[in-house]
Amino acid sequence: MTVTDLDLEACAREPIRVPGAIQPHGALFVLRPHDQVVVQVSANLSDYLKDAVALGKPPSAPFDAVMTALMQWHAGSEAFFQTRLSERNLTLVAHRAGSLIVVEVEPAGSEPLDAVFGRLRSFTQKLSAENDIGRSLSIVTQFIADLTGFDRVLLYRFDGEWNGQVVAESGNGKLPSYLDLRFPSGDIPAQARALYVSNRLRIIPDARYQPVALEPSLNPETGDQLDMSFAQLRSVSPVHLEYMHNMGTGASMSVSIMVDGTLWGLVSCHSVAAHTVPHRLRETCDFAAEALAMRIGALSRAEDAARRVELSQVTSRLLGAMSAEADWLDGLSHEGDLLLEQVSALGACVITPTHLRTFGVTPGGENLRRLVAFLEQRGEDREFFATQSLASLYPAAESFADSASGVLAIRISRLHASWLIWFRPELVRTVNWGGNPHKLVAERGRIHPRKSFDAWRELVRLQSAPWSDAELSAARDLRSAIVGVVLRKAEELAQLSSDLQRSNKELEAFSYSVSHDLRAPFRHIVGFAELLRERENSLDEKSRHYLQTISEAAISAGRLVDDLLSFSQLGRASIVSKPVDMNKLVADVIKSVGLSCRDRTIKWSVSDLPPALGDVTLLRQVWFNLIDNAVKYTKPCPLAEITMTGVTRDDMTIYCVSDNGVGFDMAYVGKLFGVFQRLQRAEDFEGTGIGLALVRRIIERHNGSIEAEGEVDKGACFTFCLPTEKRKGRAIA
Ligand code: JQ2
Repeated sequence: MTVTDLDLEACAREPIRVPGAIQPHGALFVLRPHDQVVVQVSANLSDYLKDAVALGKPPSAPFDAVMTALMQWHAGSEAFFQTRLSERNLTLVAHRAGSLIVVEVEPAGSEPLDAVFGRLRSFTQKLSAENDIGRSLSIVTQFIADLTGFDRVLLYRFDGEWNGQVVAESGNGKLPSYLDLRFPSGDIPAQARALYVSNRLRIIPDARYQPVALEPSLNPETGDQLDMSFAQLRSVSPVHLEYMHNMGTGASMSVSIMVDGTLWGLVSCHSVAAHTVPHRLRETCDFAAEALAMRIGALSRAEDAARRVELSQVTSRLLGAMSAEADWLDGLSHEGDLLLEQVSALGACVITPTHLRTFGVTPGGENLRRLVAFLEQRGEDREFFATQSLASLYPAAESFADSASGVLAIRISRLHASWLIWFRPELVRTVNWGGNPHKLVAERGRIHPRKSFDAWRELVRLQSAPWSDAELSAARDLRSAIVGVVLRKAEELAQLSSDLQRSNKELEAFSYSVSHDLRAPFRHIVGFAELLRERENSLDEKSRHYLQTISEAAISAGRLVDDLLSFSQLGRASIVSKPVDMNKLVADVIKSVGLSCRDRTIKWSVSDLPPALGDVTLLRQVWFNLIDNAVKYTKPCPLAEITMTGVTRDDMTIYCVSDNGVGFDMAYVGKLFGVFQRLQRAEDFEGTGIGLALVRRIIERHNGSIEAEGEVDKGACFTFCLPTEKRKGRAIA
């Protein structure tokens, strides 16, 4: 057999429906229906029918009964006509080809129908009891191997790209096992697959056959080559015969498995030597393949439904984990294995503009960031992306194909470039020819299964196993769940902060009105106590002491109210920031505080203070309270030392007020700035307990911060920072 390389390349274009010849295991003639004249015959027709049928005239008398039945069939709509020519032990099968009738005869074989039906019954029982697709396939290969006597029967399954994989196998060991091997789509080219959709069975009883020509080669009725799409005897492609030869097979038969209208796979049978199967048994094989197809349809729908349920359970477990944590990402991170299980991936990552968490096998961080940039700049669906060959869309991915040839990505934020991405490795890394018994078979010729396997590897390079529909929709579900969780958490936060704002406002309004309304009565008490003292000279010592106490209590209550009032007003008033000369401010405060403690010896030291930016009245209050405190808590010291310093560092000015007074225990530093919190007994040191809370509030309203440091009996130091112009400018930018 000679087939040129050109033929090999033109293989996909080979006109396999019109070979102009048949295989020699039968004979063929073509009838013109209206006068039943034979218009075309295979050159070997007389080997089968002697002179009963000859070119240019109707079949002779012994054919009368057959012709009557044939013409009746032709008037109807059945696709095939079939009968037995008992005296010659031939099977006759007819079908239409355009306006003509093609009639084929071949030896009938001897298998009794009863025996075939018996086998068929036990086969269908076995098949319908089996709920696993893989085992159903083996039931079929075994049944067909037993029924036909082929040396090896394979189940060849197509993938989404029409590459094939041997998924089940039965045989007697005369031919090597091909189980699990993969073949490129070109091994069964597109035109062959298209033909096998409509004509479900073909047989090559002897791959070394000599084709038998049709005479005349063009049909005189149509002037065309005869369309042999449905002919049993059609001569097959010489390239395929070469392949069979190189595979070490002398005979083959294949039956299409059609599931839901598409070619799912083939039952493919081979024998070392020539081997034939009579028409009746071939029909039985076709029936078995059809039963299998129905079973596959039903089982895969059930499997798909079960898988979807299983995946949705994974989704809800992930959702539970995410909701349980304040940060959903933490929740997700605890369930890394589930996350991978969700879509059967080997790696995953959650990547946001600020965070990256990886699970299982993934590309490195830099590559992930670039991948996100690629995902972000795509025009189409911005929320979902799936591919089994990332490198075909994003060439840079070739460098990390070993971890991420397949990518399934969902965008988990509406605002930010945040993605959850799953990864699958390159498929060829997980499938190997090596270790397979076929390796031992010597290579012969240009086309050979070993070369096919290499071709398949080349074809699927940089590809992962495909993502199934169930997995894709599980990923979409998870995306909605995550977006839901994140949104809910954001809403909860917003609700919380608006609740807080409201109660804060209410509190401020309340304390404002309370302190405002209390002010006047306290003033009245003080005023009337004074009046009473001036008026009543006759008051005894004790009564005067009482009056004095009333007056002092009312004054201190009034101060408390004043402090409360300024504290509550602080939340409402807006801050007017202006440059403030801190040296002047501190000098004023020292002067006014000093007036009330002329009896004390205080050593003041004030360094040159940098100017601040803020509200002069409020900042005066800060210095006043801090200095007043220092004076107060140094009272027990024979020589009080109070020091004020200030520096500008980068974009902050930092001020310090320190003293050598009673200090405090650092364990309680957290309480220092709370309202009504005191670290000393109220009786020992006068004051309202609001001073430091007010200081902190003022500083914070200036976007600054304050800290305290102290040690019991060793003094205290208050340090506050205020942002400078530079910092403010940056905050706006
Ligand atoms: O033998 C048959 O039943 C014909 C259908 C057919 C098969 C099925 C058999 N079979 C297998 O069991 C396996 C796994 C071991 C493979 C790879 C395989 C291949 C296979 N090819 C078939 C048919 C064809 N292949 C045809 C149409 C034949 C016809 O019906 O006329 C053509 C034209 C080719 C062509 C090629 N096959 C090749 O391997 C290569 C390289 C070519 C040329 C591109």
